[in-house]
Amino acid sequence: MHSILVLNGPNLNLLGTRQPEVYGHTTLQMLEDQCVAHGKTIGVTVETFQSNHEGALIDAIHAARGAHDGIILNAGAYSHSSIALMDAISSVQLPVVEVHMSNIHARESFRHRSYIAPVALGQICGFGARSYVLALDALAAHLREKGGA
Ligand code: DHK
Repeated sequence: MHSILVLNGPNLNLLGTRQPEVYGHTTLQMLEDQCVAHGKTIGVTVETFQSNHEGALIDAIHAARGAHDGIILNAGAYSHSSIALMDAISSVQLPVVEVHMSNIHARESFRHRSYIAPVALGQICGFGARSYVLALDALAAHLREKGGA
């Protein structure tokens, strides 16, 4: 069975109370539970991790090598600034699907640029908590097509 790490970055621990008009009312715990439950329905193992710290996210990406088959990453605001996260993804050669709750392309111009996108398999944004479910479906299908496990 394939294993997928769902990795959330800064401020996403505040989901549910943080700008609900932008990010909705789903808490991080609910979101993570939804990812684990959806993983069961599509036959993949899902593990979750959240950190507000860039280095901890980089460590989690490094540790995913050999432990997981792919990563779903919402790097929060680091998506728009972190060359270090981009390099971490390039270094581990695991398929990464970039997700965002909000449609970053419909928001401020500084959110239009993602350093994750060029090294990601693809990007899903704008569907709230459903972005993660869609990303799980896409990554699981990719892993199945690629073969292995
Ligand atoms: C979450 C954040 O924290 C922002 O910094 C991004 C993203 C958008 C989201 O929509 O999930 O710009």
